[in-house]
Amino acid sequence: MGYVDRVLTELIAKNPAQPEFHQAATEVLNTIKPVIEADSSYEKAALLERLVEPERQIMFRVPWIDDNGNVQVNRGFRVQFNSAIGPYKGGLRFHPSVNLGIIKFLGFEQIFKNSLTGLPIGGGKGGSDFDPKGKSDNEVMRFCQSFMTELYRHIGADTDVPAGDIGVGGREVGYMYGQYKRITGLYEGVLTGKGLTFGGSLVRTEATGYGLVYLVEQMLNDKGMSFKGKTVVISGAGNVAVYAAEKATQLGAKVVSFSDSNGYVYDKDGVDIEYVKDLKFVRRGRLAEYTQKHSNAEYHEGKGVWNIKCDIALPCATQNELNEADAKALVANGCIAVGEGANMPSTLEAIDVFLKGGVLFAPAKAANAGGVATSALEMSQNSERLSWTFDEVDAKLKGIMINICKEMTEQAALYGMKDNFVAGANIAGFKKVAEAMMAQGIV
Ligand code: NDP
Ligand code: 2IT
Repeated sequence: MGYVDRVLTELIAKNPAQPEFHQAATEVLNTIKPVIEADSSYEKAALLERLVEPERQIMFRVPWIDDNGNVQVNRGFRVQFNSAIGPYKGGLRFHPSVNLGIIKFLGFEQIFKNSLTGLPIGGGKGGSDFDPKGKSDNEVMRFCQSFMTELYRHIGADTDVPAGDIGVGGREVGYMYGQYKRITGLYEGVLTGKGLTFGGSLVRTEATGYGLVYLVEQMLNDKGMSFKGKTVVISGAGNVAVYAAEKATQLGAKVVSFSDSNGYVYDKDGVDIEYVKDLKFVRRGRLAEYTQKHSNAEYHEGKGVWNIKCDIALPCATQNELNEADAKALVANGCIAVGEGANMPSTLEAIDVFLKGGVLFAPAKAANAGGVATSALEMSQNSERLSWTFDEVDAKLKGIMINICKEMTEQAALYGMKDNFVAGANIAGFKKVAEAMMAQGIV
């Protein structure tokens, strides 16, 4: 058995109940094989064994009291995966499905994504099985305060800088920042995605969705195409989905769908983005309400968003939301490009269908790196105690996404896998981390 296969076999045996982590590691390790096999010093230094083992995994109790006076207990996580190229950086996810395997898959992906941004940030991820849905503001605040009362001792502006992810946005980051400051007395950039009045960066809110569209636009431009005049299907109706829809629309595309965990909206005239912003971010309502105001649109319970005919698909909800059958439906309907806004939204089988079907496929690590890249720009602004203008940050974000597109394209071609951007992105992200780890000795 070769080195890569041996490490993967051991990883699966050692971490039996973590299918998402197996999936993420399998994808990365299989695609970087040509780099690993070309240099035996990696195996000698047990580089892969170290890469797949988090530097530190923290699990903790999060007790809080709900509005009825009942004591609730959730589980908190922070996985500090790799600090070879910078302080741990990555979001916090609050969703009932969160467990150690989910956080490890996300933390593992984050290592390579953060490397691709070209900025000095290592990989980490955290969160809780807390479900913010249906909770009052006060309940969310008490939960966030309790969560930070343990997390604060493990993080810091130069050690580990969390941010948002599913279920964690400006409101939650604000409550957590307040509690961190209260406990430590430090006014420092320990979290990103903060409010604009206390160290947040302009464009961070829009960054993941905008960055996704900047990267896909570049990928299309390289083939003589663009978003202009294209029909776009988007899943999700959260931070990433909404701002991806906004930027795609600005570039002349027509976005015809959004979805949430209950169902999806199909609006053939183009979705009403401002309505959905208010619905999801202000009223915290469900997408099912959309047709109350938009009688020409359709709302469908359950899955099915990938059966809508489109030119470009942008999965922006969650992991494994797009399977082999969905990929086949997209290809059969003439889809030319897919950009992953969510983390690992396509199954390994779905990716295979896209690559074999000649679909331009921008993998998550490259395509959604704009969020964390702008987080790193927020860290820079906090360090120099300055705030840059919207246009300044937006231009930097765009430059970073165009550069990532260039890197994934070049690395794929270099290893004889032209247009396989999954391999290209993984190799580009891996090389920088591997070089840093080799230089830093056995740590
Ligand atoms: P939000 O919480 O803002 O929105 C998540 C959206 O996805 C909601 O519409 C939600 O629906 C839907 N969703 C979540 N879980 C499921 C599920 N199990 N099945 C179906 N739909 C689901 O999160 P974000 O927009 O921030 O994150 C979306 C994706 O993008 C995630 O994969 C995240 O890891 C990734 N990402 C986020 C970044 C960021 O900066 N925020 C950066 C890079 C990647 P419902 O309300 O019904 O739960
Ligand atoms: O998956 C991701 O890259 C994020 N949720 C954003 C992380 C960050 O630190 O901004």
